[in-house]
Amino acid sequence: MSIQNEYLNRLMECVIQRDPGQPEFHQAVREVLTSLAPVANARPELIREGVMDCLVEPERIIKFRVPWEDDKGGIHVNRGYRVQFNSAIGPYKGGLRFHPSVNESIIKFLGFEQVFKNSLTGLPIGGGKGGSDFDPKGKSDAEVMRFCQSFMNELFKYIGPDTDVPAGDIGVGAREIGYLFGQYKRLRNEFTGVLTGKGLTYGGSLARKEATGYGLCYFTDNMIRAAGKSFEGANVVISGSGNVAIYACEKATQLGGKVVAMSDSNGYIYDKDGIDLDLVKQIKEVERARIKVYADRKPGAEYHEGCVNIWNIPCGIALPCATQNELPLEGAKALIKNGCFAVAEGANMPSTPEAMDAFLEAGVLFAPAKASNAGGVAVSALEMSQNSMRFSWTFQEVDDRLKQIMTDLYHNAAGAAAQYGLAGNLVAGANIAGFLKVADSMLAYGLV
Ligand code: NDP
Ligand code: 2IT
Repeated sequence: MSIQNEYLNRLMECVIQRDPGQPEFHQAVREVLTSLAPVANARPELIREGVMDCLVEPERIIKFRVPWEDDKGGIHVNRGYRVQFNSAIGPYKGGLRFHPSVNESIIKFLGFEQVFKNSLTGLPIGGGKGGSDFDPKGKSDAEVMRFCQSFMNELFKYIGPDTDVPAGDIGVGAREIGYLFGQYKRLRNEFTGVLTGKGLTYGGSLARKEATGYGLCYFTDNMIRAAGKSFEGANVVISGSGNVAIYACEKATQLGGKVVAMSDSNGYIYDKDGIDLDLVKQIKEVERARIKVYADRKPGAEYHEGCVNIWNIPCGIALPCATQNELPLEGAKALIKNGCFAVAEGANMPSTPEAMDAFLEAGVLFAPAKASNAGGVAVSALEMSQNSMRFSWTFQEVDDRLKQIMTDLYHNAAGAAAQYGLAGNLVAGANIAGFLKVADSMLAYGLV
């Protein structure tokens, strides 16, 4: 579908021409500009004052060399990135991804999405993202430590608790955040909330580990209840078996759903009796092993090579929680055919544009990532607040705030969609609601 505003159509062409090799970034920008066409039509000053042009160009991109030594004395050089996309409503905030697929296009798409997501939380955080093409898989703790220290030796120049606050993402969990924070503290000789997702002994927030997965289920619960449905008795399929997937599984089960499948990049497990999450945590969080091991240990469970066929499993609710474009049109068709009534994105941009259109056309309740996975960064912002206060809230206090934030976010996105004549379309609603706060702040500053 073309963008229903001539200026935004031309802007999209400029974005493509300026960086032709960045398909993931183009995909994210196209989706947002398509949603924003009615807003731009109603408010021409947004175009006249340059807000739309500035929106699609990061404020700053930092790209650097990361040399490190393996356990055998071999030298490796990876590439590090930090894209500081937009600081209109607060310090840049967003995760770091360590995965061999990382490149500028992927970090820019993630940073762009983060701008709107962070705005939707209602908290004062701008958008950024970073990472490296380093692969932590199969590396020893000492190798990961040396990599993280080298990464921070450069990154520390550009971040700070009031400037830019990174966190985790794919391949960056508590272990990596510990090494990164330790090195920042050593280099700056200061103890501040410069990273979130920290360990609980050194300034981390209770419920941050659980926040993205729990928040995803709180958002989904709001969305499906508004349509008279619930998790109770529904079969749930969750792709991935990392941080987001594990805690989505925990909360979906607590809400009465039965999670029957999870995956990693090699394949998926199907357990008709319901996933044994303690076993998944043991395999993934403790042993750092492959999901395949689950089927060896759990009687009755099956393992299938290849992760994309997970969408052929009949379910009422699907929660893609692995990576971008992991849910293609064929997967969407299979889900629709098998009676899936809700899809909520835990990963960033997991549905391809064709899959997303298919869900919307079929009337499947669809929660877009920047709304439904915002719980992680929301609790990161709560971690920043606690660090600033030098105080910490209980698990219950943080979880209650998270629940309220996800409920407000759902109503905000649903309301914005309805206001622009697109009731029920949370893709448009989330893009519009996230955009307006950022845009009005940019307008207030003038051209800067
Ligand atoms: P983890 O590294 O903890 O887990 C990632 C999971 O996704 C693993 O099961 C991994 O499998 C799988 N995966 C990664 N890349 C691919 C791929 N190319 N193809 C298939 N499967 C893949 O990361 P998170 O759980 O933190 O992140 C998952 C998603 O959620 C990402 O899109 C991230 O951006 C998003 N997200 C994360 C938040 C957070 O707070 N952590 C917040 C909001 C969004 P394998 O082990 O085989 O690589
Ligand atoms: O995509 C995301 O929102 C994250 N990876 C979490 C970012 C954060 O700053 O907590």
